[in-house]
Formats: sequence, C-alpha cells, structure tokens
Amino acid sequence: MNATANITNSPEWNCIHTNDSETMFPTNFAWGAATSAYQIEGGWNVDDKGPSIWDTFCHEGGRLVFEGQSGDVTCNSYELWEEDLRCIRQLGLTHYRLSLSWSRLLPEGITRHVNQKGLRYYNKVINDLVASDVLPMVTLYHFDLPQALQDQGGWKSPEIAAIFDSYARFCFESFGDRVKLWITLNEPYVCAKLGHEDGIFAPGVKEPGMAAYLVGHNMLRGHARAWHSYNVLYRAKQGGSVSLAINSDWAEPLDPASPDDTAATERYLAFTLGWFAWPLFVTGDYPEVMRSSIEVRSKELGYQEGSRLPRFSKDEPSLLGTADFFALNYYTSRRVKPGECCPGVLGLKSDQDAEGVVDPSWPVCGVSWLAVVPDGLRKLLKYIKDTFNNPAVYITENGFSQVGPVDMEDVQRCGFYHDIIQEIARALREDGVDVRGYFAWSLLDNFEWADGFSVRFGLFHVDFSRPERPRTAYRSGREYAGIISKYRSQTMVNI
Ligand code: PNW
Repeated sequence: MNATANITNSPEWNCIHTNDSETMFPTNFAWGAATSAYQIEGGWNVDDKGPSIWDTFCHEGGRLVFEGQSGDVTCNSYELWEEDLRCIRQLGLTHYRLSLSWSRLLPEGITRHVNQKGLRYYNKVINDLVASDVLPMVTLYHFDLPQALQDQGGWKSPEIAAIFDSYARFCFESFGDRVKLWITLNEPYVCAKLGHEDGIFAPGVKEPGMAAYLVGHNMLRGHARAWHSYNVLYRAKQGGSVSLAINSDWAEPLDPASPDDTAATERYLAFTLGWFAWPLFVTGDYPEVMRSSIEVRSKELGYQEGSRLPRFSKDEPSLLGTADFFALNYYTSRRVKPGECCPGVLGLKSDQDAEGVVDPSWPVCGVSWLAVVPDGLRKLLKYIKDTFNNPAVYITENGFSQVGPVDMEDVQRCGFYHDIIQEIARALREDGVDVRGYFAWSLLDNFEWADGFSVRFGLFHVDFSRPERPRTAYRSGREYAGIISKYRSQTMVNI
C-alpha cells in the first residue's frame, strides 16, 4: 500500500493514438469523474459533523497513514465546492460521482439527529450539478462509518444492516427527487480486507480469516435492505437505479496450460468479484468455490465452530436481483498461480490459496499494486457479461496515479486514458458489453487513504501547501476534456 514503486518508463506511452476512427459511444453514455467525501471534503469537525472511523484512525498515534497525515482539511471541498464545480464544468462531464459523509448528515449515525448544515451542503452540491446539466451518481458509504456506530460494533454487528437501511432511506427521501443513480456501498471487499483483516484501513481491525467474512456479510445484508427499501418505497416515484460498487482485478492463469493455475485463477476471482457479485447477480449466495475452500481450510486447521463464512437467512430480504446495474471499480490485473502462503495460518489469503503476480511487461504507475493493464478491463467486462447475464455496466472507478515530484505534463496518464477508453469502445463494439458509462478516479488529487497525499490520482492538481488549495488541470485533465468533447459530439452526429 505504501507508495514505494516508481513510475516506470517502459513500455512506450503516447498521447495520440491511431486507429480510433471507428470509436463510437452510445447516446447518453456517462462521461464522469469520481471522488469520495473523506478524501476531499475536509471540515472534519465543523458545523456539527460527527467523527467517522477515518477521523479516529488518522488521529490516533501509531497508525499506518503516510507521515501521520489525515483528511482533516484535504481539498477543503466542504468550503470550496464551487471550485470543484468549476473543474467539473471545465472537463465537460455529463456525470459526477460523489459520496455523502454519513456522519456529516447524521452525526451519531442514526436518524434521531439530523444535521441541517450537512443537509444544506449536499443539497447545494446536488442542485448546482443539476443546474449545470451534470447528473450526480451518489455513493452512500465510501469507507467512512460514523464513529458512534463503530463504538457499537460497526460492520461486525448484525444490527448495522438495519441502521444502514434507515440512513439509506433518509438519503433517498432527501435527495432522490434529483439523484437517479445510487451506489449503496463502495468496495465492500476493501472495507472487509484492508479494514478488518490487514488492519491498514480504518477501523484498523486485524482478525485474519474471521472478521472480513462477517463484515462482508453485514455489508451485503445492509445493501439488500436498502435496495428493497428503494424498490418498495421510492422506485415508482423517483425512477432511479441502485447498485453496489464492486472492485476487482482482472485475473488470468500465470500458465494458461496449467490446470493448477487455472483453478487458482477461479478462486482469485471468486474471492474478490464473486464474493459480492454472486449473491447479487447469480445465486443469492457466495460462490460455491469460495464456500468450499473456506470449509476445507477450516477442517485442515481443526477449526470447529461452524463455517467462518456466514449463511444468509431465509427470513431476510433476498440478495439475488438487488442490483439495477453492475458498478465496477477496475484498476489492475494479475497473473495467478496457487498460493505459497502458510497453509497452517488462518486468513483470507490462505483460504483463497491463490497468488497474483504482475507480468513483467506491465508498467507500474505510482503505487506498487497498480500495474497498468488497460486491456484487462476489456477482458473483465467480457467476463462480467458472460458470467452475470449481460448486465448494464458502469465503470464507477478507474485511474492512474502519480508519486514523487509533481508532473503537470503527465504524458503517461494521457496515454493511459486514451488506451482505456479505446478498450471500452472495443468492449462495446466487438464484445457487445452494455457499458453505460465511465468514471475516472479522480476529479482531484486527494487524501489517498493509508498513502496520504503521497499518491496523486487527480485530473486536477491540488496544491495542499496553500490554504486556498488551488486546483489546476493536469495535461491529462485537458486530454480527458478533449476526449469527452470529441465523443459527445460524435454521438450527437450519429443519433
Ligand atoms: C479505491 N488496493 O480503493 C477507492 O474506492 C478509492 O477511494 C481510492 O482512492 C482508489 O481506489 C485508489 O486507490 C482502493 O490496495 C484502495 O488494492 C486500495 C486498493 C484498491 C482500491
């Protein structure tokens, strides 16, 4: 997670790519960018906002955040929203994905006490977007649980599903007249694994092989309840769509001829994408290979207390069918072989028994985990089409990071955006994937979680050393604006 790797210079990156003359995008294709509340807002303790688990995580000493940094101020979007709007308009976005800070709206996490100033802030943001012809996609939860709820057990507690549902209803009721695209939870995998297995994200719980499955389970239960609430109470009058954002690498066998590598690849995908997508799109339950791997490992370890992977109760709202579209966060790819990890140890890695490696031909950008593999997105989209019954797909996050000295002329990132958009065009045209939109991560340089401000994902540079936090377009921001204007106008011609 630490920003140790450098931007590699090979292979070649170019800003101008040929052979895209046939590229077409459907009318109404969403051209977006994304952010999240804790990463950009700042204003962590102003106007009656309650603390979240990231406030606590960053403020406690001895934690793993880069140089002890925090999101206390970050881009200060709580005060500088209009600057963000200017960036959004400059890019020509049709859509903007933002998240709501749960504890800014409900300082204690529950609807008994609503913070009117928080409500006013998000109403202004949403109204300004709509007035600028930019459609909001709103995430209810992007890693920042109210601390008051963590104090009652957080995502490990079964009660959290109903509490999340009432927060979701509050948001649908407050903003659903204007918001038509909803994401309940962002990347439950990351919350479960990094937050409750590795302990490197808030709330910093390290209970390998146990807590992550429980957390993932309660997140799915909360999502399902919120989707059913929308379906029953709001869909008819508001007409929107609700989904859950799932992150996944693309994975393929290290040696395609090896049955062991092929089986490991199946487990790799089952434990990331499948964990959350199978319940929603295929069976209402976890992938069979995930359940059986965990059971086999439990037996080997002599673990007696029933399955570590919980079961869904028949008395609760069903999971199957609770996504109106597929929301995919794609960053990178891996070649996969069976795990080398410690068979005697309780943990997700040992259950999964699969090891992802970076192909030496893939450049790594910024953070060490981020090998840049644009055609992995196309392969993953095809896999999603074939596996999950051809859903409508929004790519809700995808991006390229920078570490080290700021490079405003970020030619590599320009090349990356061209390449990725070509891959989406191919997925649409050649593979028939129903891709509805693309959200670049991120509109702005921001607080990159455990990596603090050392990693920059923005289309706009933010100068964190100045109180005004000035935003300046990178070359890649100007390129993305150019791409959007080109394909938007092509769409117009081809109606
Ligand atoms: C996503 N990993 O998180 C999040 O949704 C964003 O908030 C974040 O800024 C973005 O990706 C870039 O990192 C991830 O370690 C965090 O593999 C960590 C990982 C992947 C995604």
